[in-house]
Amino acid sequence: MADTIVALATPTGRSSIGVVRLSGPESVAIGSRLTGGEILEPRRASLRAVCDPESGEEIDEAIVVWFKSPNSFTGEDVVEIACHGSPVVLRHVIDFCLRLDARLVEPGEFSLRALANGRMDLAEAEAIRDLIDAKTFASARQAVRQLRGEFSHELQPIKDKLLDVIVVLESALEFVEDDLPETQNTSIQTKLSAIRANIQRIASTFQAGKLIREGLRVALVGRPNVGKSSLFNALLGSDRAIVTEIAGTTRDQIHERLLVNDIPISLIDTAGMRETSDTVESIGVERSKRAMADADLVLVVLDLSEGITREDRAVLENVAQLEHLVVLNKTDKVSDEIIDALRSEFVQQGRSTAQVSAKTGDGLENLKSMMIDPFISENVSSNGFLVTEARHFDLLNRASSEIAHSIELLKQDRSEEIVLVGLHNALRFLGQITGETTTEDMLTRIFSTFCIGK
Ligand SMILES: Nc1nc2c(ncn2[C@@H]2O[C@H](COP(=O)(O)OP(=O)(O)OP(=O)(O)O)[C@@H](O)[C@H]2O)c(=O)[nH]1
Ligand SMILES: [Mg+2]
Repeated sequence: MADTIVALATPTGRSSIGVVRLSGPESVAIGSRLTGGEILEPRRASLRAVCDPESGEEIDEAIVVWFKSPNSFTGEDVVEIACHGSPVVLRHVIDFCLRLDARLVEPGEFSLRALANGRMDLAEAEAIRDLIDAKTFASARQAVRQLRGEFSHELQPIKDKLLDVIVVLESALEFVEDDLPETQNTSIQTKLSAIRANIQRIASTFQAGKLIREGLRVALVGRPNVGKSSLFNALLGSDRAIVTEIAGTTRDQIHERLLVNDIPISLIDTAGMRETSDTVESIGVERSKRAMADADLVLVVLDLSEGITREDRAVLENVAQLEHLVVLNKTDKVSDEIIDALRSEFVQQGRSTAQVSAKTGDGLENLKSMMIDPFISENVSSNGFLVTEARHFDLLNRASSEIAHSIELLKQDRSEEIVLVGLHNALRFLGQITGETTTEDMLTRIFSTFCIGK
């Protein structure tokens, strides 16, 4: 039998209330013992004194609720004790539970039990984690849709159709002496192509899903003194980075988050790139190069008042193969003619440019929308369901390529047995999304990313 687990379900620290949650066969006995001995009534909130089970000393007053199995989050008996949010009291209450033979939970263990007891599937459990971790409303909205089972519903008809094909092939294997008749072979190919197209359609929403959930990494690079840190501060709207007229001010990377149209952006200010013999600075320059390579988008900052220098050209060369945007800074210092001349030079090279003044704030809004524009597809703005997990995306792709392989084998008139291998694999991959065909190891790995007490 499962043991009884206990955790603090609310954050640690002072708060108005703090909830201790028990789940498992002994939770009612433990909850009752802690709160005066009288057995709890299911689904009824009762105000009770919380007492030390040994000395009987009263340590708090709490609202206690018993969610009777199977109608609880985990499917087991769950008892929630809503104490006052004093860290000292809460620690004691958990301690008492441990003395009464409950065990502290592992991360995600409540959800794991819910999964084991059929209260939700794996994609739904992951959605709870994503909802809690969501940093924007858009990503919370996607998580709720997944939690409501939308993903599982989208997948079910696909799995059913795949299973239909598998059944036809399996029975051909059993009963037909010769190869599949030509017409049947073609119709199976058509069915499989439709299934595959459906899987790919769902997988194609991942770029948008990832954007909403994880956002973009944007790195500001350029030679020293062009105004990277000034621009960093201006975009954030706060004086986060040090700005001086001395070249080589920024020595190390600084990361900050900002939201542009509800898309989270991790903005990185870097050390100005130049040849240098200074040890600290040269480490900084190395790091800038790494930040550049890791970024989804690189903003190459130039100083309009100094034109394009040899160092600028070196930076521009470095980013040629990366997604980048040329930012012409310090518009307040030069005439429109100079700006236009430089702009057209870059346009000829096929590079996108934005012009700003970090000092006056001119052009900042335009720059912000230029930052996200290349990444926004129709999927982001449509109301459709989006795949947000890399794990799901990977499994969809694997299923799709297994099916593609099977279609190829059918075209070559290979035996059903061989065709079936890929189709069974595909079904297994799709099953791993919702957790029907997930191994113990995989579950442990997935649930270790959950927070304690969920
Ligand atoms: N007039 C004007 N001055 C600016 C503008 N942006 C930055 N500056 C000035 O340019 C100088 C360098 O700015 P920083 O933001 O420190 O430049 P940086 O690129 O971060 O330099 P390093 O950290 O040394 O690589 C400072 O004196 C800023 O005040 C601008 O738009 N207009
Ligand atoms: Mg700087």
